[in-house]
Order: sequence, then structure tokens, then C-alpha cells
Amino acid sequence: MSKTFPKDFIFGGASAAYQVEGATKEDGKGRVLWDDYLEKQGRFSPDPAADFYHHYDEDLTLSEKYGVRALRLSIAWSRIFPDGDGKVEPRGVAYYHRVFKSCQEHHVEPFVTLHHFDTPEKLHEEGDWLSPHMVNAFVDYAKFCFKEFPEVKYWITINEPTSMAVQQYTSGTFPPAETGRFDKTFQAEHNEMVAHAKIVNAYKDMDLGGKIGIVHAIQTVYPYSDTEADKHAAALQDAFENRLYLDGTLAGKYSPETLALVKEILDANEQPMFNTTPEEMDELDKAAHQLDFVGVNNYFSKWLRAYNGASETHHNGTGAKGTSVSRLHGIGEEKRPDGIETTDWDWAIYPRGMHDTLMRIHNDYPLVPEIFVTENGIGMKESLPEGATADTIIQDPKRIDYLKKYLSAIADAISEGANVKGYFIWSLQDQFSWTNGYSKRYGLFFVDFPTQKRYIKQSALWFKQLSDTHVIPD
Ligand code: BGP
Repeated sequence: MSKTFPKDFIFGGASAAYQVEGATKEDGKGRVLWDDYLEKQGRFSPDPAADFYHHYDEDLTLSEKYGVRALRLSIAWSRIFPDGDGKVEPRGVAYYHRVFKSCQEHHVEPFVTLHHFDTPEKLHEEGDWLSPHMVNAFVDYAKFCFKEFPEVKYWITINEPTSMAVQQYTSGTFPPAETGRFDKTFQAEHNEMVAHAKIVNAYKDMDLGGKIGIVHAIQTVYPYSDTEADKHAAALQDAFENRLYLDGTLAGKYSPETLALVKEILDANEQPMFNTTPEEMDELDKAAHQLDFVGVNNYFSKWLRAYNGASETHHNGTGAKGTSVSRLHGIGEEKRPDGIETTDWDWAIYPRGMHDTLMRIHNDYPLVPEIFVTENGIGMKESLPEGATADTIIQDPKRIDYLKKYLSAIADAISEGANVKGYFIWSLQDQFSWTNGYSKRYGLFFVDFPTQKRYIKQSALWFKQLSDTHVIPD
């Protein structure tokens, strides 16, 4: 029997400023950590992306037409404060007012993220999330946005604190591209959580009537085998990538077991434990009791086995299937059991992982009132068919198949008690990918980047049916 979703369940699309807006040098926007890094790397440019800066109304018109009732988007901090703090750029403020107005006209609810991987360059140079100035400037920017944009009813403080920190300081795929610095990774994560908590508490004090949450990337971790050594490797990986921040933001304290696992990783790498203060821990506790929702980004799962060698990683940033390597000293080695399907970027397609993650939040973090799946989808190599016209529908059966399986896992979790209130497909339209450029497409709407023309994919028609009926279409 087809699975259904509750009547008030929201079906939306997701995006992030730097990945869709383009126009990175327009209207006084300040530089961000990526600008210099991508220029030096020379592989791809964040311009034009999906040129949402000029095409937002077209994309929101399509959203309305294809049943996308909410849009996850982020404010580019440096469009509003080009230097991170100090002078305000009125053209940036006016742009977001126009976007939110267009959302309203098209009956699309904006879910607005304040930080989605795009730290202003000046603050990045001062140490990014490792710098206390960054934390304070972020809190001020958030308060400015709360006052300036009362039309926004759903706020998200930070997108994926851990992905940011891990990629900046452990795997080296985000600027400043350091590797093996677990100490910096944990400290940056903790600081992000403190910034998040301060903002949640400030928002609640302002009593603006909307909701506020945080978005986490949660990659469900399983042991490769039943051996104690593999189970422990999975526990270490889980503490590293999931458990510390789930504890910090959803329970308001780090459990002794979590801290012991974190310490084990740091000791193995001869690095110091991260610092906390009692005031920060009070802030975390207060925020966890006031949080309105958590956003879950889940695409894939991981299997870990014991590993005692040196850290070694290779990021598959081109879609060359089977090239990913991740072996971390003091944690373990990623190794998929046979028979698990992957994307060209080696992301394991495992809907059960989505179900297990949602149930974990439901069971282990009872303070959480609501869950939204804020990102899920499949990145694929897609191209415009020869002779395409404006009416051409791009066929993407693999995406539809992926969505069916993951949505079915979400429906199962809801029927088992998880309070999931909405689903945002990553992504609304094809957009720029941080480490993969333009070849990894996720959108419901195909973007021909050179002409910026939009084409409809089959999955958009499927999504409309899902959103209209609340039943997963066959
Ligand atoms: C999430 C990020 C998004 C997006 C997505 C897909 O972690 O929040 O910004 O990029 O992953 O990732 P990728 O573009 O690497 O395929």
C-alpha cells in the first residue's frame, strides 16, 4: 500500500546562498572564505551558479507550480555586513526583502539559514569559528536579521556545524584546508554550538513568535562487522561526526560517554581536548530547552572498521566512482559491505539510515519538539538532451527511485512516533556544489548554466503529485 504523510506535512526544496545566488561581486557583497580559495584552485567559479540573485522570482514561480510549499534558503552574511560586522550594505538587505516578498506572493514559506558555510573573508582570516570575534559578530548579525526580517517565521542558526569543521580541519576539503587537526575540529564545533545557543536564547528573549532550529548532517554509522573492534570504530566515528553535536545542541550537555570517545580520538592523535567554560555550558543547556526544531540532512550512511594506521583520505570530487578513501588514525576506516548501491560520488544509498537517524533523535533526544528533514536527494551527472526546447522534460528515473525509498523510510519513522514535520529535497534547482562544481546535479529543475534557462525534470512532476496528495506516488 502507498505510504502517506500527515496533512500538515510540508514538502519543500532546499538551497544555500553561495550555491545558488551567483552575483558574488554585485551590490557591495563582501568576499567570503571561498572566493580566494576557489580562485587559487582554478577548478570552478561560484559565478554564475543558478543566478538566483536575478532569477529568484522565476524559481519561486516554478516552486509554486510544482508543489514546493517551502524553500530552505540562506542569507549571505557578507551581502548584509560585507566585513562580517560594522557597516551594513542596504542593497543586500533590500535584496532579501524582495526574495521574501516573492516567497509570500508564491505561497512558499521561507526557512532561512543564517550561516551556510560562507564565513565573511575577514572573519575567516581571524580564525573563522575558532575566533571569539567571529562568534560575537555572528550573534550580532543574527539579531540584526531577526529585527530586520519579521516576515521570516522559520530561522535556522547554522547549517551542519560538523561538516564545516571536519572539512576545514580534518579532511581539508574546505578552506583553510588543514588535515588531521582533530583538536581544531572539535573546538570549532563547540564554538559553533555556543554561537548557535546564544542566538537561540536571544531569539527567544526577543519573543518574535517564529520558530528557530539548527541543521545537522547526520550520517548514520554502522559497524562493518560484529567484532568488538569494528563496533568501537563505529562508536568513535559516530562521536566524531554526530554524537558530540547532537548532545550539545539537542540535550544541552555532552554525555560522559561522548566525551570519553572524543578524548580517545584526541589522545590517539596526541592533541589536546577542546576548551569549554561553565558559562558556555549553561548557554547550551538553556538553548536545548528552547529549541523549536532540528533539521536533519541525511543522504548516506557509513560503515566503519578498526584501523590503526596513519590518517589517509581521498575525496571523490569528480564523480569517479570507487575512488573515495577515508581512514582516520584514532577512529577507523570506512568500508562498505558488499551489495550496497552507491552514487557516482560513492555516497551509499541506504534509506534505512534515514529511518534509524530519525528514530535515534526521537528516542535519545526527547527535548526535541519537531524534526524537519532539511536535506536529502541524489547528485547525478545530467545533461540537456540534443535539440531540447522549453517544453522538454528531463528524465531522471533514478532520482525518483531514490526519493521513493527515502520518503518511505521517513513515513515509517513517523508511524513509529518520530515527529517529522516536513521534507526539503536537496535541491530546488541545479546549483553549484562546494567541492564538485557544476557536474553534480541535484535539482528538481534543470539549470542550463551558460544560458540560465530552467527545464523541468520528471522528478518535479512526481514531487508535485507527492505534495498535492501527501501520498508517495508509484
Ligand atoms: C550538504 C550541504 C549542502 C550541499 C549538500 C550536497 O552537506 O549542506 O550545501 O552541498 O551537502 O553536497 P555536495 O554538493 O557535496 O554533493
